[in-house]
Amino acid sequence: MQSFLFSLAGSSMQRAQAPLKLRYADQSTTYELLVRTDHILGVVGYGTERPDALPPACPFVAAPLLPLYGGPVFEIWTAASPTRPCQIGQIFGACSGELVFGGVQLEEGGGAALEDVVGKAYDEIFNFLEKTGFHEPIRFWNYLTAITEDEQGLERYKRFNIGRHGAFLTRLRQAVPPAASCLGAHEGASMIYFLAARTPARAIENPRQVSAYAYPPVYGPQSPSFSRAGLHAQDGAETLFISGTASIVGHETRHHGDLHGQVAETIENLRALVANSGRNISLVPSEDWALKIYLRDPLYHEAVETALTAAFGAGSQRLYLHADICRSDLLIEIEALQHAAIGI
Ligand code: 3EB
Repeated sequence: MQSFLFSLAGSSMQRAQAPLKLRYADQSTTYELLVRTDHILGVVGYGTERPDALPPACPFVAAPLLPLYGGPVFEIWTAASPTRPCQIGQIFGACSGELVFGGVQLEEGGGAALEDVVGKAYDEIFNFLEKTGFHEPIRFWNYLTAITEDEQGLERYKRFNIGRHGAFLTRLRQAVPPAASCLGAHEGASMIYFLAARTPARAIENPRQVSAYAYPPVYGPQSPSFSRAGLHAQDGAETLFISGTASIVGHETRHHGDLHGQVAETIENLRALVANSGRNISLVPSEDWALKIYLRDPLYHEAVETALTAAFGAGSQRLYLHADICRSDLLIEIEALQHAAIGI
C-alpha cells in the first residue's frame, strides 16, 4: 500500500491535478493523515474509532464494516484545494471549493420503522447540501446493520429503499439518482456518507443490466434508487464513480453458490460500465483504480484478489471488507473509482 502512495505522488506530476483523491491507508501510513490535513474532505474508518492524530476539524465517520485481514483501514478523501469544516444539524462534513463530504449515523433504536429513520437521515443530508450550496449529490454509501433481516414483516433493505426513495422524490434535483453502494454490517451503527458537488455527475447505466430503479417489484415494493455509475468532470479531470456492482444480469442473480462465476460476471459488469462511460477507453489495468470489495465470506479473498489483479493490475488500490450483500444469493460486490484526464 505504501509503495502505491509513492508511485501515485510521482505519476500525478505528469497530468492535471485530480480534483479529488481517494486513498486506502493502513495504520502504518497514518502519517499520511497529517501531512496535508488542510486538504482532507473526510476520513472513513473501518475497524477503528477516530484516530487521535486526526485534527478535530477533519470529518471522521466510523463505518460498521471490518477489513478482511489486518488492522484498521482508513479511507481518506482529499481535495485539490484547501478544505474547511461545515456542520449543519447532525451532519459534520468538510468542503473544498468544488466538493463536499459528509456523514450521518442513523438514529435507530427509538422504535421508529427503518424507512422513517432513513427518510429523516436523507432529509438531513439534503438540508446540509442546500445550506452548503453543494446541491448535487454524486455518490452515496449506505451501511446498514442486519440488512437482510426481517423487521415487522418486511426486510430491512426493502424498508431502506422505501425511505430513500421518499426523500429523493421530494428533494433530489437530478432526473436519475446518483451512484451508490448499500451493504450490510455485522455490528455498530448504521450510517450513510456522501460526496456532493455544485454540478451533478453524468449518470451511466449498464446495458447488461436493468437499471436498478426499474427493477420489477419481486425485489421489493420500491426499487433501489441508484445509477450504475456516474462520471463527474471538474477542472480538466474526471472521476468515474462505479456503484456497488455484483453478479446480476438483467435483474437476476447469476451463478448461485459459484464464487468464481460471480467474480467473473461482476468484472464483466465493471467492464461494460467503463465501455459505456462514453470515454474512448476500455478497462486498462492502472494505478488510477481504487476498488472496494465486499465479501460475504473472508475465505473468498485469495480467489478474488487473483481475478482483480489480472483485470485492474497490481497497482490498483484494493480494500477488502467483510459485509453482507443486500441479496442473500450474492457472494461479492465491488465498487470502483477511477481518475482520468479529460479527453482520453
Ligand atoms: C444490485 O445491483 C446490487 O441499494 O444503493 C448495489 C449498489 C446494490 C447499490 C443500493 C444496491 C445498491 O442491485 C445491490
